[in-house]
Amino acid sequence: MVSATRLDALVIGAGFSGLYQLHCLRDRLGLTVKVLEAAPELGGTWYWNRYPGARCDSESHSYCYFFSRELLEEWEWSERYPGPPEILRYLNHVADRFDLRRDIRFGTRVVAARYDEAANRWSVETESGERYLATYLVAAVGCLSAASIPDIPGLEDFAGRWVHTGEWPREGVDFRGKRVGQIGTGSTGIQAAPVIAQSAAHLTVFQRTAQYSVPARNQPLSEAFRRYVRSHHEEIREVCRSTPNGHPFRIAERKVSDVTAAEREAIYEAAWEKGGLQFRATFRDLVLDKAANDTAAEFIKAKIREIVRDPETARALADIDHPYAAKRPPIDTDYFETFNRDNVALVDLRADPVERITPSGIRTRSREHPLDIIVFATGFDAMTGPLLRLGIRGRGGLALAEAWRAGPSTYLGLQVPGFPNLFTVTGPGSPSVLTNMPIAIEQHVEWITGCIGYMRRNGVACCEAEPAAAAGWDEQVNEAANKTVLALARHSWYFGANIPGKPRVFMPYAGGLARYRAICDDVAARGYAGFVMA
Ligand code: NA7
Repeated sequence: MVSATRLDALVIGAGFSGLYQLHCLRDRLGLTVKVLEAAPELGGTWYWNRYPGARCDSESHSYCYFFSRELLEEWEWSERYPGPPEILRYLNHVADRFDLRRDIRFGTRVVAARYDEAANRWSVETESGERYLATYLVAAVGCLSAASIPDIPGLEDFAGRWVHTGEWPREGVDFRGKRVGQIGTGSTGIQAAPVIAQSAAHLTVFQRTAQYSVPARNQPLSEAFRRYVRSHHEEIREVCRSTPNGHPFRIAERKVSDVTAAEREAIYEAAWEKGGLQFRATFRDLVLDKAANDTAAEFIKAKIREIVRDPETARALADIDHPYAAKRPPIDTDYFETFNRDNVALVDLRADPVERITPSGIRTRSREHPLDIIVFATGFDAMTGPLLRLGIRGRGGLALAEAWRAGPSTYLGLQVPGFPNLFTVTGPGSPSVLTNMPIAIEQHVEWITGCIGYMRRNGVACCEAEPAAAAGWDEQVNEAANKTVLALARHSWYFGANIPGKPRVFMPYAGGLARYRAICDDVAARGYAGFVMA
């Protein structure tokens, strides 16, 4: 038997969540902590998602930690939306600055985590057979880290190369002179296609569901804007913390019906020109009221028809079957314009579905599409996938997969009944993917740190969500979704619909980050109401 490493806390994942969680537990609470990370370097989602065109769609001045004034003062972003290299530089800077690396083990994949009831601790095993024993286990594995490759018959016979955007090779992929097929037109596909098209001989985009997209209008940050950021960290942080999505802009107070049609079009036009997710913030009822939403949807569809020259391609791109922002709303750089290039074609899979992959390409019902490279921009087994892959077993050996057979059930997205002292950062049931992630992450990490600190001060050995509290919270998650148009797109990955057999449960909390923070703070203030503190 290999001897086990004993710790107070074990954190899984070295992205935004894991790095900050390590800092909080080790340097603020004085615990012995290690982070296990499957990748050879830190960065989490940004380590894996290095596909062409990859870029954050939160604005850089808000896509960062706010917990340290010094850190805010010494770091400066270069562009409106940072790409993976700059975000990785930032995270490496954070790791160096807080001396985090010495407690991170890279290239270490967790394959099992079992709760030992008698000892009240977690026993964690890695792929290479190492064992760790820890009182607290924090899953900081991200929401979009389990890549999903659809089960299309024939992939194993494909003679060319295939890659998934979420597991992009570090050395990159050379598209020059190649015929490329890209499956998927979510945020990732919409970012990747324009860049792939620039170097590939030919790009065929296979679209199952057409998507809205608004220009990102990425650009280098001006000196004036950098100055503004330098002198307004507090205000920027407060705006992020007080808005539903954690972004550095407020949602307009007006409703669509408060303005005339001409005023509304002018507002949309200005937001289109400004670019980015602020488009969604133009009216407060856009995600709450279908009729209001229709006006934004129509505006974007008209833009698509105006941009794309080929009428049939324009029709397929604008044939969108869900309300605007009901699926994760992408922002882009020349996505629709890309379909005006001679070397780019769109295949509408609704009209012409994929039959199989052949050795030389993809065969749809109408014809064969010869390809050298297939890019799967097909997304992730979101939110639950990364947690279920850890092989977690709680009380009585209950597997998390079993506990969640009918869909994820959590208390506040932070804990699962039957899994004591296991905390999930941005877990299902928390605002997570509906927000600017670092803001949600800081809130979760700080709450978890507060909870563990409370346990230690009060001699509490074991913290576990009550089943009734979790059931009540699941209901609130459902109710929050049902108040928005997000509930109308039942084929979105928010519902798990992209993974065959996955239960259709709306996973993130759509009630807004500010409200959620207040609920979490209130639970803590009431002595962690809804948690059994034994
Ligand atoms: P998404 O948003 O899940 O998009 C995946 C895309 O792949 C989407 O267009 C899917 O169509 C398509 N897809 C998935 N499976 C298939 C099959 N079998 N055949 C054809 N097309 C398929 O993932 P992204 O990586 O773009 O974005 C994830 C998040 O990363 C994003 O929200 C940002 O937060 C960052 P569908 O819509 O399911 O019909």
